[in-house]
Amino acid sequence: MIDLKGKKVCLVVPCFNEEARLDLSEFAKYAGDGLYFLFVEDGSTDRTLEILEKNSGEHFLVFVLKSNLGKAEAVRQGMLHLKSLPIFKIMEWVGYWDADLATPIPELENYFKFKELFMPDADAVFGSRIIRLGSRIERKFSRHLTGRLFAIFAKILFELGTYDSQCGAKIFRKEMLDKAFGDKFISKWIFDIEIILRLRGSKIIECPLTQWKDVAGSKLMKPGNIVRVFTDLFRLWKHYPKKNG
Ligand SMILES: Nc1nc2c(ncn2[C@@H]2O[C@H](COP(=O)(O)OP(=O)(O)OP(=O)(O)O)[C@@H](O)[C@H]2O)c(=O)[nH]1
Ligand SMILES: [Mg+2]
Repeated sequence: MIDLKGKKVCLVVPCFNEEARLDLSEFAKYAGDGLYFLFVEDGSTDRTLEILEKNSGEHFLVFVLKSNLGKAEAVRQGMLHLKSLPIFKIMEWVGYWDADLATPIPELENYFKFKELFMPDADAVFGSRIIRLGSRIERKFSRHLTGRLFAIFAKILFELGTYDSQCGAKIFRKEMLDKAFGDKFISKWIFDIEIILRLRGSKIIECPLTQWKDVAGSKLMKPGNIVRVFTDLFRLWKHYPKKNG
């Protein structure tokens, strides 16, 4: 169990062909006591749906999309679906969390501790994979390097204050839901950046993770996607207002 200090949180977990990686027993350790999961099954062709449906329950909700829409749209649809659920009334925070648990669930407790200490009125808390003494961020050097190059490039292009825009473990006050997820994303590949651009003017704090690990079986970061990522960066740059513009 983790101590969320009485807060009610629902995490959307996008799932696409996660049969081999999805460790539901790990999710189950923390579900309950104010923590809910909404698994979004996104047209998987393996047994993901069957596994999710077999385990669904009060704190383990399942939302099924008819066809594969990709992570960005699955997260968005999941977030919007939350609004129609009875538990939404009692919810204070919503978020999304990668199914591979690269960010372990107990980090969520740290998000709230960190926020209370440094920015109690934050509207959103993002995990940040900062390699430092006292943390265990296990990332392949090549991934770390490409990740840092991307982060620095995006930071300069959009004048962002973030260190790590791409960590797949982010939470938001529920009042932020429409602002962050109301409109369809322009970008399929770097929707995290798009969320940050949408939340300009809101208060976001990055929480340095104490643990993060690269989980094998990544479906997003394939070499062919690099071009798509840079095309999306350009599209976002054209679409969203510049910081001082
Ligand atoms: N809904 C949906 N989710 C997807 C899709 N592709 C990947 N995901 C989910 O996105 C999350 C992250 O996917 P990964 O394959 O771990 O991506 P990654 O390349 O490791 O990304 P990082 O962990 O951020 O470095 C997981 O929850 C996946 O199930 C997709 O097509 N649709
Ligand atoms: Mg991953």
